Amino acid sequence: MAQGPMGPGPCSALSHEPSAMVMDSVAIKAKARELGFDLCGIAPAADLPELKFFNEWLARGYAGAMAYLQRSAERRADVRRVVPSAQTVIVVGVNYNADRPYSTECADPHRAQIARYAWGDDYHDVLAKRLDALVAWMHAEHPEPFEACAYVDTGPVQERVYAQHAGIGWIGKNTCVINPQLGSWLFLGEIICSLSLDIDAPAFDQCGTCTLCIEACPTQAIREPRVLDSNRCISYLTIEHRGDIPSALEPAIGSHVYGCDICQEVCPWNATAPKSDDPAWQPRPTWDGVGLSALDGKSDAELAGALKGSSMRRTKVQGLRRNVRIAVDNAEATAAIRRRRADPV
Ligand code: B12
Ligand code: SF4
Repeated sequence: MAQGPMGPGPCSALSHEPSAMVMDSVAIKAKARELGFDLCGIAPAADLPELKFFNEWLARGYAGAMAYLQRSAERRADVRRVVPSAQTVIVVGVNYNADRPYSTECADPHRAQIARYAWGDDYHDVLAKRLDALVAWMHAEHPEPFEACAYVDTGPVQERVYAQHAGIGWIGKNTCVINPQLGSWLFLGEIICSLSLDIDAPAFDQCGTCTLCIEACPTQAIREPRVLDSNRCISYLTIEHRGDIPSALEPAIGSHVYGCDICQEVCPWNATAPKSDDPAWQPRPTWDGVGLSALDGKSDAELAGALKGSSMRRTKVQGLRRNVRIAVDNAEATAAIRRRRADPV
């Protein structure tokens, strides 16, 4: 998911001189926890081996029409092209797993499926505020000038790669960052920083021989382990894709009206993932267990009201309506097939 740059500007207290004073990494992590981050780790601002897969991925056309990824490819290759003084990347993770069943547990094709990450408030806003508070605290603790730029899916940064190298979690075969204790229902954010801090050990791959996510994807979007073709991904099609969705893929979208979680729901590391009671991520009443016909029956004004302050703004009312119509057709087709099976002539 991606949005425009956050707030008035992501960087603070500019100084291109690397600081000589040492800041306490343990204290930064304790403060991060106090501010509502469940995980915090520190990666080096270095030439990390996984960064190079990005260009290969673009060359295969797997970014679909997300032209901003192509435009920013050079900067995405290394955070030092974003912040030349960078020495470290402080990565944070927040568990957004609200207490509701997975879409794979729902047999009713008439129930609208909305990706878990989008149920509550817009994570860009929530995490940005918390990161700003962390940066402000760091400046207060460390009076010498240093550079710190905070991003939440808003900058030209390959967040998952830095998260893996900060020890937050490994990049699973479904391409999501998985933490062994919290699973993969995690938002990521980072502070690119000119301070020299203690670096964490990278997380190691714990997917093993499992391939459940690859097999479960209804559109076969995971072409090989850790390589996702956006053109086939239900998340991309329902959120990022503009205009008509390719008709060959429509049936596989099922009742997904915004995003998709299937490759994470089938993951064994999410089988007992802890729930978050953070009010920011609890489902808004408009989306909570909503049926497709109820959603279809809402006025533009009602939908626009519910989208305010939510990441679901990205599709606008028009995009959401397009998705709901496909889902309604899919639900009717599924119901007809079930009727035929129950009553064969
Ligand atoms: C573009 C984008 C998308 C696109 C493309 C996703 C993709 N897998 O590439 C679409 C629209 C499909 C999408 C969907 C989703 N997204 Co998104 N998305 C992004 C964004 C903006 C960029 C990701 C990117 O650069 N993709 C390009 C690929 C190449 O990079 P990558 O996914 O990081 O993959 C790395 C590895 O796979 C590895 N790699 C690749 N090939 C190989 C091969 C080998 C052999 C090895 C070892 C490694 C390896 O290197 C890659 C980096 O070069 C990030 C934010 C950011 N700035 O990073 C959020 C982000 C990845 N998205 C996020 C979320 C929450 C989602 C969804 C869950 C939302 C939903 N439920 O609908 C889905 C998940 C679908 C999925 N399985 O990825 C979170 C993920 C958090 C997490 N725990 O991982 C992020 C980090 C946003 C955030 N700040 O929280 N997203
Ligand atoms: S489902 Fe299996 S292969 Fe896929 S990410 Fe989870 S552990 Fe890895």
